[in-house]
Amino acid sequence: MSDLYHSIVGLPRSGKTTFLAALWHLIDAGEVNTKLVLDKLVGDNQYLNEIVEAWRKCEEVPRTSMAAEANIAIHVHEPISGRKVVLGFPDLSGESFQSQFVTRGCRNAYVEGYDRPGGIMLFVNADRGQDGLTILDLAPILAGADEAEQAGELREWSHELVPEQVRLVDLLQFTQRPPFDRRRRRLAVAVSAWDVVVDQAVAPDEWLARELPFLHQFLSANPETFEFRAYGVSAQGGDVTGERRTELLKRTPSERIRCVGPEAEVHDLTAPLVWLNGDG
Ligand SMILES: Nc1nc2c(ncn2[C@@H]2O[C@H](COP(=O)(O)OP(=O)(O)O)[C@@H](O)[C@H]2O)c(=O)[nH]1
Ligand SMILES: [Mg+2]
Repeated sequence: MSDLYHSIVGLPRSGKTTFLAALWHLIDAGEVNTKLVLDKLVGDNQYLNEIVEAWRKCEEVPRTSMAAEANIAIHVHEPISGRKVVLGFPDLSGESFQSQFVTRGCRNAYVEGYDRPGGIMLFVNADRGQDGLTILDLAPILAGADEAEQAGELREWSHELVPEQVRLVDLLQFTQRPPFDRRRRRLAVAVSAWDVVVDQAVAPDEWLARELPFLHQFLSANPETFEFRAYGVSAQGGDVTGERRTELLKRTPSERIRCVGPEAEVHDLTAPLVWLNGDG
């Protein structure tokens, strides 16, 4: 049985670093039951300590730079199956994904991660502004603008103008073509900051279909390459920049965490990762 490698990916600000900090605390502290056990942590220890310290104190984790991200990985095993798993964060800052979108190239190490058996965990943030506005949505706004503004110059193309879901579909399409090994993979969409979703009765999969319909449709239409599920993940437990922080600070840290989705126990962030361990 070969070891697995799961690639944990997402655009900048999608919630990866907060997840990493919470996950590390969760499997290290033993405050609640988890389905994965920590073996070792590989990477810049000083940086990892900083993000976990911030997370424990209910502060926002520091922004990741490309230098700090170099080769961070968590090695765990699943006691039930004895399976060894590496959780790799090939682009914690999300910056190389941005450049992949623009330059159409990526690093060898990134490709190699996908050569190994294992799945993908893709982050999207539920705490979002609107993107992908259509001309119909914009018409009432433009009607209020003065004529000079309307006649304004054309803006030069920038990747920031491209809707998030288009960039994510592109990111996934990359993995369907050489030099990537094309095969069926499990993909868990982690909807981070799940605590901001007002209707907590909505299933993460329904949320995805409603908020990111193009991404959802792409995943549904490619069953030969992606077997997907969606999970709602609140790695912080709430907005730590607002009033809730005081209340969150009173809780046992691991009990701030919430995970919603198939076979997920309430505080166990490892549920999507355990599902990725399956053979798919
Ligand atoms: N409300 C809430 N916000 C979160 C949660 N997790 C992350 N965030 C916020 O989402 C933003 C991006 O998170 P970060 O982990 O830095 O994303 P990264 O760029 O993908 O590493 C930050 O402002 C976080 O504080 C959560 O569980 N709840
Ligand atoms: Mg980060």
